[in-house]
Formats: sequence, C-alpha cells, structure tokens
Amino acid sequence: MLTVYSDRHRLHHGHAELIDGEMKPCFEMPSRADFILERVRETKLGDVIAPASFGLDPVHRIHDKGFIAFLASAWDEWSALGRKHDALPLIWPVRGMRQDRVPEDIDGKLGYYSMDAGVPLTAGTWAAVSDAVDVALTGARHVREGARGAFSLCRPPGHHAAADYMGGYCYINNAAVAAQSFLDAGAKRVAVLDVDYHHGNGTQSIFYHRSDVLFASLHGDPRTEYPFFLGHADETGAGAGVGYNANFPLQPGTAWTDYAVALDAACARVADYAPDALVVSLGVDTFEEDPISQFKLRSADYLRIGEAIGRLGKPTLFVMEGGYAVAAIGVNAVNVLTGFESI
Ligand code: SP5
Ligand code: ZN
Repeated sequence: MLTVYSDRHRLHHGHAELIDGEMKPCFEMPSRADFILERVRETKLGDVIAPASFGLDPVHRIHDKGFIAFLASAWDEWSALGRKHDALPLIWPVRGMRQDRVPEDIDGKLGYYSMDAGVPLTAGTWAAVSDAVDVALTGARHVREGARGAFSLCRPPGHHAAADYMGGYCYINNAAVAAQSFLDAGAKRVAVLDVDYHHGNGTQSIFYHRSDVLFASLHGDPRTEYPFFLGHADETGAGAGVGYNANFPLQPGTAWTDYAVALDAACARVADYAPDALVVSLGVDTFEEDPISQFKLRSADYLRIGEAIGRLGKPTLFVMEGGYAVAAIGVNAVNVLTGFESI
C-alpha cells in the first residue's frame, strides 16, 4: 500500500497544552509521524510519496472561507503584537452570546474559530496543516485511480475540526476534505468510519445534514469523555441526513471483545450503505497504553480492525488521526494497514 507523507508536518510543534490543570508538553508531537513512517519502512508496506498540491478549492468545499483565512494569517496577527509563545484561545462564544459577528482582534478570532485550547498555533502551523490536507487529497486521488487502499499519514490530525472551528489538535478536517473529493470526482456515496478513541465531532457536524456521506464512529462515551458535547448514540442525522450518522459510544475500559461487537455493527452499517469509497479516520489512541485515553486495545487487535475493514471490500483511504503512546504508534497504525492488506 502506498503511503503519502510530507516532512512539513514537523513545522507544527505546539509547546504546551492545558491538561489536568497544568500546561504540559503537547501529546500531539512530531515524533508521532516519525514513528509511523519508520514502521511503514520497516514493514515494507509500500512506496512513500510526497503530496501533490491541490490549492485551497477542495478545502473550501468543506470549510468556511473566513475560518481558513484566519488559520493562514493567525500567527502573523499574533506575532505582530510582539507575542512569542504559541497562540491559544482564551474565550468562547457560549450560550446566549453573539455568534454572528467575527471579532477583529486576534484574541477574539481565536475564540470564535475554536472549540477548545488544544490547538496551539505556531509560526509553522499553517504550512503543516495545509500540507496535511494535500497528503489526504493525494491519497484519495491514488484510490480514485484504482488502488484498493492508500495511507495518508496526515499530521496534524483533523477529525475534531468542523467547517468553521478548530479543536482537539485538529485544524483542517483532512478526512472530510478527502471524502468530499471522492464525491466531486463522481462518487455517489462515501462512508467515513472513524475509529479514533475520541468522537469525530468535526466530521459528524460537517456531514450531519447530508445523505451522500455516512459517518460511523466508535469512541469513548461523551457522557464521560472528551469531546463531551457530541457523539451520543441518539445523534442519527438531521434533515436529508436522517439515518446517515451512526455513533457507537463505548465505556471506559473497553477491550477487544466489546470493541469487536461495536466494530462489526459499524461495519455492517457501512456495508448496508454500499459506498463507492470508504475513508477511515485512523486513530490508535484506543491502545491500552495511551496516556490520555481509557480503552484497552492491544497491538494485535489492530490487525483485526484492519481485517474487518478489508472485508468490506471498498476502495479505502486511511487518514491518520490520533494516538499518543508514541513508542507503539507505528506498530499499531501499520497493523491496521497490514491487516487490511491480508484480506
Ligand atoms: C485527534 C485527537 O485524538 N485529539 C484528542 C484531543 C484530546 N484533548 C483533550 C484531552 C483530555 C484528556 N484528559 C485525560 C487526562 C489524563 N490525565
Ligand atoms: Zn483521539
């Protein structure tokens, strides 16, 4: 299987995130991609290529233009004030506050265009996120041209980013932009299967009113897990999208036996939908040693996940999302891909 990778992910390296009341080094760090790439090479998964450039048109098919312009200029606006640390939001427009006016000040914009403070913006963030979406689009093009599967080694991840906000280490929703690119090239239906530990709130909200994308997600139950405010089982779509959103919230401590039951149910939903293409939001923060998660999957379980996805028999693009047990991230992510290829 082909891997698409850009070294420019490295330009995004946030210094700290707020966790348990402390500013701690970001769990989402450049070495994550290094370990995955190393494992891709070690296992001889296939060629590794650099992304092509697609420009912003495919990004604007999913994201608000004002939001993307904000991402592109935020660091300049921030650093022009003489600020040296990463840009972080500090206020959000919650219930009853105005959502219809975009502030002119950078502190206001950061809050307007974010859902949490887990998205540090640095001098290199825009270069990295704009390359990550090209990585996703290049993988999608390879699948469109006939590959059974491709791996877009995106960093930073994307599934918490919605049309007009960033959050949870995510800036541009790489998987959503890739899914839309299949539709724009003629696919009638695309499924997104999200196996990251956290609910893909961004992807869900982007496609919630649409029937041309099925979103199915397995994740920690939002009653007790981030992102808390989306991801419940009763969220089944709205308007034309009713019936095209499927959430499988799982309890803390979930290990393979229970996970496999939910995975089979999610895969059955994908199979019933009969998509022309499948995008997998591939997070491996379901691992038992993940530092911020509560599931108990083991490395061999990722082979089984890949096999289940392979049995769907669909042209499949894997888009990298989360996974913070850095030393094991390569083995776990590539196990999904080799499991897929073994079918
Ligand atoms: C792409 C992705 O996986 N994003 C995840 C963002 C999670 N951010 C909030 C993490 C809160 C963790 N709380 C657990 C603390 C353990 N001491
Ligand atoms: Zn995650």
